[in-house]
Amino acid sequence: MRSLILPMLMVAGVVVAETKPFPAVIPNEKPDFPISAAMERLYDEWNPHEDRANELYSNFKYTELNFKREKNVSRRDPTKVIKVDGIYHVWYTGRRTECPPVGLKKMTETQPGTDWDLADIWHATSSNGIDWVEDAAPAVRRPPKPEQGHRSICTPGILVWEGKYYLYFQAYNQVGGQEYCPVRVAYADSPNGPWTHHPANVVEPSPEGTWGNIKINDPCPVVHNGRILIYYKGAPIERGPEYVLRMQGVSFCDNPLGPFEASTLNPVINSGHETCMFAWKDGVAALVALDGPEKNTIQWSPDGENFKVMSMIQVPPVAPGPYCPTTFEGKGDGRGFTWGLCHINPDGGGAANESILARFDCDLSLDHDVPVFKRNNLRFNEQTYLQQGVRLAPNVKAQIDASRKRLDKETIR
Ligand code: AAL
Repeated sequence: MRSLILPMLMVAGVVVAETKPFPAVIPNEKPDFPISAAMERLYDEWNPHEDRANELYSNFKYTELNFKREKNVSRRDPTKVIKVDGIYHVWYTGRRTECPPVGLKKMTETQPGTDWDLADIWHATSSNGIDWVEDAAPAVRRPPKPEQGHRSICTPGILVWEGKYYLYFQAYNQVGGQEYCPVRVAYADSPNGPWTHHPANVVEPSPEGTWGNIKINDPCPVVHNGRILIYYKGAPIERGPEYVLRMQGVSFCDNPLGPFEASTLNPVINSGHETCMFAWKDGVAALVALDGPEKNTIQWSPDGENFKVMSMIQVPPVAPGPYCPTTFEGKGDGRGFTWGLCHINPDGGGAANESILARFDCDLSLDHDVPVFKRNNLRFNEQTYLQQGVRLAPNVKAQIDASRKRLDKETIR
């Protein structure tokens, strides 16, 4: 079709589109002369001015925070940051145990299996978003046995709805990849609590045989079109290359205490690990990191269910909790964010040691322009390439050495 509107030339009796070299000044509109598939994509999928003109593209710069580093004390998976009466608030998974995680096979009543085992939900406040003061005790404690969540409550997500505060969290009776994990909620009239446990599950795993049939993780509430949307990561109990490993879905409700109704389109995000959804213009955006074919992208959806990749990002925050007030306004005018908290596993792993909270700054805001965050070409020093997890491990080197005989062929001369 397109060639019909191209300027035509008659060459040796054949009509061909007129070719032109691509100009130095970037045309704002897609050129009407033949361009390569990559340049078609630049106009159709991206932006002729690349990432610098993409409001949903950003780099992330990190800052250490002043939370006290203590042995066997872990802080991870922060909620979004909210600001109430001039004070910033955040909640997160807090673990204070007698020893580091000992693994799922060796865990006991008092020795954690993973970093998020035997955890409660902690709260910290700040007047500037940089210096944080942690409460002396957890904001929400594990409920007593046999209530769901008595072993560990973790990975909270905050919702502000009609003047009240709701903390959604993972509720484990036993931690482990194939253990049942619904989402529960506690509510309060003030961000300083006191918090009351709602006595029922609010988001349940999906039915047997479907993609999220054993655990619902990382609940992430967003208000959209006057409704509450809870996004989450789901996984099936079945494991193996033929099964879904983890994807992200959404459930809807008009009442923060549920019952939430799962989208019939779930999963709505095919990639990612921890969730990070936020109001953007009249739709919902998602920062998708770590896993899946669309890892390390920012996506957007007009309806909260049908997402499109908007940018590809580098070194995204892990488990980000942005300060993004318009996410709870539900006015169809999401403005994005410029900072938030995330977690870092100092050992580079995910579950074996205590995690720390850190701050990230970025430019994913419609109200702010800091060109450094729109840059490409991030480069890293030698320690980055040669650190554990990135440098070639001895066992992989052994595998490579073993196949060398078969693969090492003479270059054709
Ligand atoms: C996190 C989250 C969920 C997982 C574990 C604790 O970062 O994805 O919360 O269950 O790791």
